[in-house]
Amino acid sequence: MGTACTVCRREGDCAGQCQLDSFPQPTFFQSHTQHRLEFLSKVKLFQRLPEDQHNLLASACEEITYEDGEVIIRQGDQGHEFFIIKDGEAEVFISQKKQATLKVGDHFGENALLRDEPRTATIKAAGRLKALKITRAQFVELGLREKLDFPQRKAVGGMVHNIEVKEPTPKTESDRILISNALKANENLQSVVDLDIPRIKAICDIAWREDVAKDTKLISEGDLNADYFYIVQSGSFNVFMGDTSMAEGKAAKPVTSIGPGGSFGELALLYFAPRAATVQAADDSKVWVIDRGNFKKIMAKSSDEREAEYLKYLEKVDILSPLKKEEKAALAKCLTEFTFVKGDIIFQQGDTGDAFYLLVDGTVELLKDDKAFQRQQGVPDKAKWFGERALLKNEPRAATVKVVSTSVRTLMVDKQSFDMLLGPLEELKKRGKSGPGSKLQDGKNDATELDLSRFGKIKRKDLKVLGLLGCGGFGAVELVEHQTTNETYALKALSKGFLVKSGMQQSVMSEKNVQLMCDSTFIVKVFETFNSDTQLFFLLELALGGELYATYHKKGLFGKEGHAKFYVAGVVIAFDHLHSKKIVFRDLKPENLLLNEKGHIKLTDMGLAKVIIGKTFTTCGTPDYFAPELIASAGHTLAVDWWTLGILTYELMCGNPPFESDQPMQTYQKVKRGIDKVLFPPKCRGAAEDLVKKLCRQDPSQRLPMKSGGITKIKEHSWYEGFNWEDFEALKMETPYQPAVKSKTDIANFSARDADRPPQVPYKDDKSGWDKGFATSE
Ligand code: ISQ
Repeated sequence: MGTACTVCRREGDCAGQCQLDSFPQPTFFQSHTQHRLEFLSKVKLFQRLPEDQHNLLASACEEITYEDGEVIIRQGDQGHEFFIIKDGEAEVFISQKKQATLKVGDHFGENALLRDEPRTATIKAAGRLKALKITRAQFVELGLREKLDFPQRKAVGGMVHNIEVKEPTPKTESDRILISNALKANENLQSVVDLDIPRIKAICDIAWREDVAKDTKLISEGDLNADYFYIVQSGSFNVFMGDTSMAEGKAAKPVTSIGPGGSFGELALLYFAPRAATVQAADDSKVWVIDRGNFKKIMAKSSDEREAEYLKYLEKVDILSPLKKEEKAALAKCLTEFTFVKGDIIFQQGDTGDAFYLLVDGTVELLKDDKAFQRQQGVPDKAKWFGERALLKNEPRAATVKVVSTSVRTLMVDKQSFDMLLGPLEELKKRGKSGPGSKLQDGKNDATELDLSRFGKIKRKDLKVLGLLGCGGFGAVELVEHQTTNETYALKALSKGFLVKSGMQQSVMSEKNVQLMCDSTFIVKVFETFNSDTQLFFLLELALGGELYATYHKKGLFGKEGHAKFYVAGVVIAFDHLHSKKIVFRDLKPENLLLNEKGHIKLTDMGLAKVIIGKTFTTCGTPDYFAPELIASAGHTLAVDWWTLGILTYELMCGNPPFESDQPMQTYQKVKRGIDKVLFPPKCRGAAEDLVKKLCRQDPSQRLPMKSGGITKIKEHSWYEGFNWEDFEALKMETPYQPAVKSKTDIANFSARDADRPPQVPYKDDKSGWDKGFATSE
């Protein structure tokens, strides 16, 4: 049975005549529209339209009747229309195989209103069917696409809090078998991290047992206390998702049940994020518990073992003899692995020497004026080295080093990292092995000295708030005017209560340091930082053209190659600047790119950025943009940023990131399978596909700019053929999209509402002084 219009009672038949202007009776007209509105309000995409646009949407929908067997959309065709079933049923076929039946209220083709995308299924009417249809052209023409709100994808993992860890419970052999079998059977976990036998054994060692009484909710959907993974020893658990009936006291339907040997909560092992489901004990049960902190230590352990091996190699390098034992150990931690293939030039005679290499595996040839004069072979227990003078001075290389074996594995440290970590080698030489301390002991190795002389000029009391630019859980970003100069800025406020509650004190101090270190045309500049009783503030450069994410959706820019090249180029220069200071950004996505009034791109939000020498271990970022090594939790380097650049390029060209899935674990499984398994649509083939694949290499050291030449490798890539990088960097290139900005106070390109402001989190100063040194001005 179909659904009748609530007023005329005809089964949908009224709608064909109800073009709004031609319907005289106001009550009929209103209720009929109401009927359509009810239908349309169920559609996720339309829930993002402001309420005052819903009538317009309802009126634009056309009613179409399909006869039995008629094809509504065909798999593989480009989609331009959205449908919602008003009466009757439809069948879904993928590659001629029936997959599902759609009923009244079901809808399909949402994405077609936003972008070109081939239909993923064929949908046919099963009997007579009536549907409401709207085309992308109408949707755009009526200005509805422009009015859509595009919620930002949230970053995860930036928060730190104390996790309660219990003493491991003594285990019998059968307990150990149950735990290790459960770990092996957890497909999510197995497919994203490398759980080898030593790691499984280590996890068994740290697990503790807990009794769970029947009806206890071990985890609750949305819960922020999400730090443990559970293995069921006995009893059973029901899993509920998105079900409100439990809260309403009705009997809820579990989506699944988990019995002995089963496990749940694995996402919590990777990073801190709210729980996605509720899990309740169906019987009195026993579980084994594993916490994230210990799990991460176990995953990093192979790194510890590798570092011990690296240390042995370093012991043999004469030039490093002035280093104390702990300095060599610290140096071993920041060595990065690089693999080269036959014919690769590791460095060229005459190049400025800026890195030292250990040759762990393979053979290289040394050439002077193109004539080979020596060969060196490294084997894992007898590593050789070359380029060591680069640690003393940035002198031109005296010889070329060329790979002559099938592949060569090296460990590398560059002079800048060495100096940041231990101080200049010349000074260590003068000091000698037994001399007093070093940079390492001062603990100042990650805080670059900042020149603060340009700060302190703008006072917070002289700023007048003119409007709201954005909101997040942390606080708001407001447009402010400096009363004495009339200059306008963005003032980002962070609630101290929120920061403390989420354990982000250290990360906000690091965000401040990183912001103050940056000085690039392609990064939002910081002008001052302020500290009040309850909030911290960043006074930032204003970019009134809007967020790239919203702009791409509203203006339909996905797939436009000229636009993508321009914005990706801005990120290349921004990353080059950050990496030259050893800052890893870790949260690239179109949401963190802003346009200024002319349409130039600016990278923003240093919330996850960090100075790193060598490797770092915290899994954080936005799941769609996670690099494989970040998921594997075995340490990551600056190379994660180049992976994210590949993802951004794909997203700007295709409209969605390449590994997008409904659940983060599915995304991580796809990431682990790699970019070569991703289907590139026609608009992202050729040079664009090649660049994305060269940025998204599984081996971080193989990503294009990680190789000798750095970002020149991107600049010279065929996708950028004819692109004038000099003009681009000097802002002389015409911007591909000119945002409408009427004045330096025009915030029309931002759609934040006061209702989105987060509630204040109370703050009481604990006198620990965590925020000391935050402010550059008062
Ligand atoms: C600069 N201009 C506009 C909006 C902003 C939001 C966040 C950070 C900086 C900004």
